[in-house]
Amino acid sequence: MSRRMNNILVIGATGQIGSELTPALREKYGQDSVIATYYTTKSGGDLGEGPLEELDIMDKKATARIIDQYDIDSVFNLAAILSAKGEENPAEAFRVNVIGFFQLLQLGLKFDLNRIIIPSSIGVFGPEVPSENAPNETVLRPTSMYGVTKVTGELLGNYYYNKFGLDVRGLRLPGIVSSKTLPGGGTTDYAVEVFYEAIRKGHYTSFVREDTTLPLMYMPDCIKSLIDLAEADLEALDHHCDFNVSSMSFTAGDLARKIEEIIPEFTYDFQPDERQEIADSWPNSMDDTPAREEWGWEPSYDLDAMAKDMIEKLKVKLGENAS
Ligand code: NAD
Ligand code: AKB
Repeated sequence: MSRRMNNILVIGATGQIGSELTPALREKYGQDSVIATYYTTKSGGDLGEGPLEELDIMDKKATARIIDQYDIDSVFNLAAILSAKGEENPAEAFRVNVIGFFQLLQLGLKFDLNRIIIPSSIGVFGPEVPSENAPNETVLRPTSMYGVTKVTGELLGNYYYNKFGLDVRGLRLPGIVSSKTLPGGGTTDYAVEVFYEAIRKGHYTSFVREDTTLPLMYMPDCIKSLIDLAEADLEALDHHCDFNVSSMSFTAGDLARKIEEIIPEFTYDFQPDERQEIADSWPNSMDDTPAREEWGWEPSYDLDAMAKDMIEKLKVKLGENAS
């Protein structure tokens, strides 16, 4: 049986995913049971009422103090340097994504935590993997530093589960599309930027080619996947830190044309930059059979539903600039 999640720490709570996961957890578990932490910037949207602390995941003593002070038993670790920023500063990506996580695993043992949840990414895959329906079990030879750190994170998490019984869980998220907080420097950022620019300026120049196909997912499904995996019965899990989770796949051109259907005056073009190489090293789609079988994963949104909802929400958010 899984041990209960009572007092939950969210590290990196003001990022793209944390800014929506934190309020969802607070709604479900109670506002004072979810302790949000931010790093350098407090902004990132409304996290809901509840404790908020500043935390650098590299500061092991400070992390231990917060775990102790709030009697934390479960941690969602969202602190990370994403793929594009990781290529600009590989040492920082290694520090935060690998050393920061490793220290957290050590604290997990020290404080006998019930659960640590950490997202992995499609970034774990490299060019040798089958592009369509990349299997859950396959060769993992990523060509980006981000991918190297994410594979390492999966291996470390699985090692701590197998060796010490620490309940660490993680899933390979596709690129996440959302309207609340802008993404923090990844390769799939084009799939968010295109919506903002369509509404703000009526034009978007994509930094990936028109035929670039990647696995993507709308934020409500992302939040559902993280909470469902965290709450799954431990005995039902054969995998722990490396579940593929799929939702939808489409080209950058398909996405632009879908937005054009809703905003007919929208125009777009494509000028690939260095992020194209990372996008080309990732598969078009993933097979997520283990997630479906072991904890009942099922996404709700397709491209039509996501595009409609994104545009409605961003028109409200961006106010008078929206057409
Ligand atoms: P993000 O860049 O929006 O947020 C990451 C957060 O980490 C930021 O709030 C940043 O302040 C924080 N951070 C950076 N250095 C830190 C440090 N030293 N100490 C504490 N916090 C620090 O990223 P996100 O999109 O919210 O990603 C969250 C997790 O999900 C990451 O593990 C990422 O790899 C994974 N993921 C994201 C996506 C996506 O498309 N958003 C896709 C796949 C996987
Ligand atoms: C990135 O592009 O780096 C992230 C991811 C897919 O992990 N959005």
